[in-house]
Amino acid sequence: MTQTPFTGDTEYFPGIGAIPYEGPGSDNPLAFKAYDADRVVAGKTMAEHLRFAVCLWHTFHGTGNDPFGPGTREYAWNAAATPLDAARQRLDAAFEFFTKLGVPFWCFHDFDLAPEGDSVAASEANLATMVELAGERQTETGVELLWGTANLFTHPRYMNGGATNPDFSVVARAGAQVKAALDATVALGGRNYVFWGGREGYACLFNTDTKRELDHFATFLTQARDYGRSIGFEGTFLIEPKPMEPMHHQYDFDAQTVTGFLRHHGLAGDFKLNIEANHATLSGHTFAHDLRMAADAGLLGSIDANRGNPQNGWDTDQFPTDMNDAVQAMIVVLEAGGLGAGGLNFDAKLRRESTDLEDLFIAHIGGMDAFARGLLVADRVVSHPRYRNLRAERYASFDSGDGAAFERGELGLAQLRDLAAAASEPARISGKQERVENLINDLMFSED
Ligand code: XUL
Ligand code: CO
Repeated sequence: MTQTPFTGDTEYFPGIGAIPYEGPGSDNPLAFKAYDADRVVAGKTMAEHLRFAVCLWHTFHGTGNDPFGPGTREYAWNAAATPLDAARQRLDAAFEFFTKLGVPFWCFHDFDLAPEGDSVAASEANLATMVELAGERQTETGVELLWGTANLFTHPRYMNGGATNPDFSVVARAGAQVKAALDATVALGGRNYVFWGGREGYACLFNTDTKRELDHFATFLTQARDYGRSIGFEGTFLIEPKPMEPMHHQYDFDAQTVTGFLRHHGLAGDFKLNIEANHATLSGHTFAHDLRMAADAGLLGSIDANRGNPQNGWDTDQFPTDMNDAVQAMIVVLEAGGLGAGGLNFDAKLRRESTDLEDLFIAHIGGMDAFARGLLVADRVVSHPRYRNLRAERYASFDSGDGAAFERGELGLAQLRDLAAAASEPARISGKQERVENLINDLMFSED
């Protein structure tokens, strides 16, 4: 999986070449210590397990602005004479970055890739221009599209929502954007198409017809599914749950909420979930919890990798460097049989104080190494007999006899009553939580 770095008319990251794998002993900040793309773990290469993607929005538009101040970084591509020139230069910088970093995939929103025009038709034309160029860059480099999406949250017209807006004319506008973004995703061979409901929710319960909005949302998603299939999209539609921010309440609250919604509306055959770490923690869960809920439902589609800040309550989108998170996530992913057509997209932004050009590389290298280490540890955990047996043994009473009959739905409450009445008080069987937690820690520091 060694790519030849792409350079357009300008080299945007001079002095930085293809990021090598140097292994655990290396002190080079611009080298991988753990991510060795071709290394085989549990029957697949690291590259095949992890399917890393870099996003266009935070990585190439993010200049470090926050609600209290402007950006702190100046990127050469943003200084171009026109928005379309800037888009072209940004795309070249992005493909230089993807190929130097050695990631197989990228992701975009429509208006990260092309500037929004002053009419629907003008926006469609800008997007078509940029899709053509992106197609050329994909062919030249071999980098592929993990997913595309439409930005239905930045423009003021979407202040009350996109697909769930109380004003039909805004819903129609959202439809126009999703149509164009689906066209773009199909043209670029995207594996998935994402819906993140940024403003699909409400700020005030008492001016909102939540039932009507949720019905509109299902109708909108159904129409998007039908249009996508009609133009030959064979990939997976993904919903990215998030409980809040920017809205007070977002409808796609967490993995279990979205699973129920998709099943209720008959969409679970075409849609899966894109689980983002910091969204899971905002909803009061762990990253691993939401991954597990998605996997249990057969709906684990893809991952937006990042982390929050445990000391505050918002979506800080930090690069994922927490080893416990990475190990736990990869345990769930391995137990689920992998990410399929999904991948691990870094929906993460540099800190405002990180102002060197190389910091973009250092951040992504750290995230890739964290998940590579997570994969190695997770493989040791899930293949360890004590780990496998511990959970299986807790449920052994359902493997045969009355427990198995209960699982088959053959025992009614009256029969449960008679069995309980005839039996003595159940013995207390230890949950062995500390034993399994200690085992994971032990395996985190044992040799590969
Ligand atoms: C916002 C977020 C988005 C989605 C795509 O919290 O995660 O970037 O991933 O719209
Ligand atoms: Co995201």
